[in-house]
Amino acid sequence: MKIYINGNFYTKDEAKISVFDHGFLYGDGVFEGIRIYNGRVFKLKEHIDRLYDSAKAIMLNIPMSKEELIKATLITCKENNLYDGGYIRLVVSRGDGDLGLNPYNCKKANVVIIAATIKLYPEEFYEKGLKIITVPTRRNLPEALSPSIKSLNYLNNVMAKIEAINAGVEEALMINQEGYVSECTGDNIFIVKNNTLITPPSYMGILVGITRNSVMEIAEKDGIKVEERVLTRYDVYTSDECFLTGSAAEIIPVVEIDRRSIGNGFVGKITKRLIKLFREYVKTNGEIIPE
Ligand code: PXG
Repeated sequence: MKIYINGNFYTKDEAKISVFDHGFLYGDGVFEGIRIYNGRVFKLKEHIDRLYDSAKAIMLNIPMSKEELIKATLITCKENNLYDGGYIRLVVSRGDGDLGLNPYNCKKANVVIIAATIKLYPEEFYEKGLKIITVPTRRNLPEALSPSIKSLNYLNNVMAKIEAINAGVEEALMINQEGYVSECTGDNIFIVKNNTLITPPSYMGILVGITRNSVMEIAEKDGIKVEERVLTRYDVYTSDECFLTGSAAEIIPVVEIDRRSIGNGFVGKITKRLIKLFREYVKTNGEIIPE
């Protein structure tokens, strides 16, 4: 494995960042997780845009242009001979500083690109669907730390994930401070009700997922009615179908939430159709990795 750090490649054993890096000390940094399909980095431009937006929001200067980072990402895939089924982790941390919070004492951000693989949930759940629960931990308050920022500070989601796993399920539904449905720990949520596809709007305190936006586009093109709407847990309990989306998760069906079966308790028809269309869509939507 060859890992990119600040313009150079290192082996897995050699790839190291200082313990004085503020990403390590304070979770001060931003990241992206991106899939590789069919010789392309899926929606790379969209991921790069979101990374730079996250960085801007926390006043982190990424020490290279978007074009340079796109090129570095594609080269990292090539160096690792990853052309299909891979997964890229792009990390930009505040950089090496001292033991105080002050980010202005960090000279330069560290840029890391790892091209590897990921399996978020066991394969069987893609066939038979996930069982999930609502957890007590609320999604970050947007006024405190915007969920739109894909920051290295994922404790909010980690807490929720712990609660789900401790309860014997794979994933957690997080509600926001008002009690409305926001998202899961690393995935957006969709329901289907009366043939309409519905997902919470960004102001519910979510990360606006690139997979989410792709699924909305695919569904609309397929003639499925799509709505962004405020959802309560009641809406999820009484939905006909439910699934989660994310770069790591892709599209994964949900068949039970808080011990209520969704629909008839089996993976829904529209969910299956969207999975099929998504698998086609990813083949042609991304930056081509050089041979
Ligand atoms: N919500 C949150 C909180 C996320 O972290 C998504 C939604 C889906 O967004 P995209 O753009 O990926 O469709 C995410 C992304 C992991 C992992 O290791 C999780 C994500 C991305 C990469 C890796 O669990 N979540």
